[in-house]
Amino acid sequence: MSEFTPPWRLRQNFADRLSLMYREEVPAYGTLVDLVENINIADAEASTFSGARLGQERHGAIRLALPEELSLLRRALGVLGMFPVDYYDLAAAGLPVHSTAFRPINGDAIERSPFRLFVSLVRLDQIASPALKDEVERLTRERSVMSPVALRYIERAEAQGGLTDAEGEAFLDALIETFRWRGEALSTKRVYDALLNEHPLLADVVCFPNPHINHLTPRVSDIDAAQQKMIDLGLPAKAVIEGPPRRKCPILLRQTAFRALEESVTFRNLDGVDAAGVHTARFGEIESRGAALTCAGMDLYNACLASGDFDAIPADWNALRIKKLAWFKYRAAPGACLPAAPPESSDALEKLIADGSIIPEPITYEDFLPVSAAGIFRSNLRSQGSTNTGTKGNQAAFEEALGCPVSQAQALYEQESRASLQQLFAHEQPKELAIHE
Ligand code: OOG
Ligand code: NI
Repeated sequence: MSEFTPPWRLRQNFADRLSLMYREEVPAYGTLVDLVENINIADAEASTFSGARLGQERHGAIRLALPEELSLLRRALGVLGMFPVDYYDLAAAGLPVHSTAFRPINGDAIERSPFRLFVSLVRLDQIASPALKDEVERLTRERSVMSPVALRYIERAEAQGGLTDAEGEAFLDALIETFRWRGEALSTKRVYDALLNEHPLLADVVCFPNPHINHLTPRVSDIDAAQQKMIDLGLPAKAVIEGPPRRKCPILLRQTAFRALEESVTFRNLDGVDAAGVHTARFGEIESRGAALTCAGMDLYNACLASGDFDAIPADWNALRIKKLAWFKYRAAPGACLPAAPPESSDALEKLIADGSIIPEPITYEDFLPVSAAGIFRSNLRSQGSTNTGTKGNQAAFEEALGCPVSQAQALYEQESRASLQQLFAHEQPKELAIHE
């Protein structure tokens, strides 16, 4: 056995600590977690998707200012077994950020601890005013997102190939500070207001010393019930749930949020202006997850999103599978007698499925949706700002900042589907299995 703590355990400890910290910082989050827990317990039997996971299921989000911050964060999250998956271009939605989602990338690791973090880098190149650009440059130099202690443990983990239990604990103690809300701005109120006017996302990032966690999202089995409960409890819920409508066979991701809270901030008092103020950035969100769609399924989903009519997507698991619209994994039925070699054709495989020897199960969508993410961002901004929004995404620049390419979610789902089939048959590799491309 390895002397090192497995990354999934570090990841789960980290997610638990973050959740406790956020409960203290944003009491309404605690209300949301309790509400979700009650719904999940009541629904535990009914869900198609892994019930064991629901209770510990979370995602969080942060926003960063500089390329160096992004690569440091990638290294820190690597120690927790979280890797960047997909590039999200939010410029297409008029927001001056681009993003990725850090998450475990194999089924087993996800099952053990599914924690994810949506990480955005603000696009400082979008600031129009030269004077403001100078201010931003000065402020970002004062930011320090990772403490020297955290950095030391990252380096140690990279050199040794892991951390012992004691080192892991010390690392998480240091790392959690990166995400804490400190209530103190790096900037004066004047600069904050100027940046707010340029774009509120810029102010949220650049005026503060560290990337405060801006929301933490539990997964709920019935998001419609949770949305109604939020309204009943008087939480300022978003009017609509993002993502696909309620369906018999849930797909992708549905999300709703309550609006950002006002928090008091002490600004720097360099210019005689009152230093007391408020900032709104942190909010509550809940989500429910369904099946991952293939590229063809995503194209169909996007077409439905544009038309507002979702009936073109089959409401039947078998149809979703046969039409190669959703990803599936496969397991052997208890007592099933499978051939020693994998079936040579998709017809042969279908036969084994039809006679009940092999059971297909939808693979859960583990990623995010750019249109929904833009909706979540926007519902929590007081104003839309005036930054230049005509620009395009720049994945190459993002990956250069990150220090590596992002993984492709589609490739990960395909791999999981294929591997689950291969495992069913003794040792031999399947030759040409006609599953999803
Ligand atoms: C991230 C918004 C995106 C989601 O769930 O789609 C997101 C942010 O507000 O920083 O978390
Ligand atoms: Ni979110």
